[in-house]
Amino acid sequence: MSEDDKLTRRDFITAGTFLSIAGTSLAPIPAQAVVAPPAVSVSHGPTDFNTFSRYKPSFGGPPGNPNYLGKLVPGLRASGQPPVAVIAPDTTKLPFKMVNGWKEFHLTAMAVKQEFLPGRFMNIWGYNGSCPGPMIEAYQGDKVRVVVKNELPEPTSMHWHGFELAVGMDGVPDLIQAPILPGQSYVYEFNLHQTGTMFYHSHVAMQEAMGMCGFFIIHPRIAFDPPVDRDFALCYQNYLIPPNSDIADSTQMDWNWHVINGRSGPYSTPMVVKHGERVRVRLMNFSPMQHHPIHFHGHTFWLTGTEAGRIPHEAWTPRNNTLVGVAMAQDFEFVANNPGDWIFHCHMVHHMMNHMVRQAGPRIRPGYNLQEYQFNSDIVPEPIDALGTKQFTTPGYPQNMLGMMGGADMSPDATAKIINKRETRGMREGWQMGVHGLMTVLRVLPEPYYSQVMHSDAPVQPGSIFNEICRMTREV
Ligand SMILES: [Cu+2]
Repeated sequence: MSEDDKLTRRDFITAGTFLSIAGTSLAPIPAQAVVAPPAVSVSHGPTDFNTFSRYKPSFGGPPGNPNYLGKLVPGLRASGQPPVAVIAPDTTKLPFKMVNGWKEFHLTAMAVKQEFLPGRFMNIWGYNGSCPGPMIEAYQGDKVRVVVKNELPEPTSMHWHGFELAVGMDGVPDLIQAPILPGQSYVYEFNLHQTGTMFYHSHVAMQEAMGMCGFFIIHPRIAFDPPVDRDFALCYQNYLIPPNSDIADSTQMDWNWHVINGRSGPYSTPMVVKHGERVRVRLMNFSPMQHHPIHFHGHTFWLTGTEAGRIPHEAWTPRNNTLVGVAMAQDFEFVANNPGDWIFHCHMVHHMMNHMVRQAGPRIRPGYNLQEYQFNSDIVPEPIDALGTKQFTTPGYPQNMLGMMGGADMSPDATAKIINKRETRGMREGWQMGVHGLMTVLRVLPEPYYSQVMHSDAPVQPGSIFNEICRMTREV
């Protein structure tokens, strides 16, 4: 890479001090205390990868060339090193202890309250207090022991999805083992000879519909070539939670709440990468019955793996949208050569929002609260002639497309919980109004912005980084 091809790095001008809690949560920014970021210039010089640049959208072709659309362009790390750790935003990792050569993990099946949106705690089922449960990360060749305890009110069992293991460890109740009764534990032991994006889940169907799953990543000892600099994991799930309820109903065949790693947009924490890095994203679909076409803007990615592991280079396919079916995983990789805040979303329109109660109740009966007349049959709100009002004379308008916030609480407190995260610093003001349901954001940040967002507590003016990236990438 030539020096011309890099962005000029300049120190950020900062003012005042700032509070940071565990690197993820920040206090609101007083407007008068912040300074706009300095202008950063970019020039696009020659590159080392045929016509592919890791710093701007580029071709690298023709098809068949290893650099075509960045296919085999390496990351910034050298080959021959162990892989980077996986980041599954908004989830935790399961710790282990070594016991006589075994990596021993502990999972407890239990009812959980998962905060889908700020203040919206939903009653679903999961492991160790969350759903999805904590991510297990292990390495090819490990001997793994997982002690599964059942704190549910009914029997359960644990399946290791995609693992080639001895049948007695496969976790199917009755067929191969006695169900784990409430209060009891069961020990699973197996060797890892595979690699890839695997997962664990209850093998009781209706418990699966209550969400019970988690990632089980098996790394190779040495990272696959070309090495990636970032490795993210996102788990997609749907639930049916009726209006005015916070309890998932697994008996229904409709699904109105949608979460990535247990949170709905815009509460899902953005993924932040440095401009020019090679990035892997692992998608896993653990929805009961719905598939997700996952679309990523501004880049072409290469499909490099499935729930069965790594795909050979020759069979990789370029995509910008990939359909992840139920209980499937798909890994893709790309070079983050296009700076900006890019939407990363399921393309099913009803998955891009949460439940649309506004269409049915309060929207056409202003002045009434849905809960009020659902629970008190004496209150019968007068229907209004909604179709007679002026805006409803436009065909299609009654659906009020911008109003499908899905019950998202956009009060100042809830909004603060969404926008005062480190990962959102410098995004366009009001960005959260455009990110719902199965939508999240992948930010590609040149220096000095990456460091300002991820490693500095200096204040950042809302919108300043986004605006500056727009300015420097404008093609005029
Ligand atoms: Cu979807």
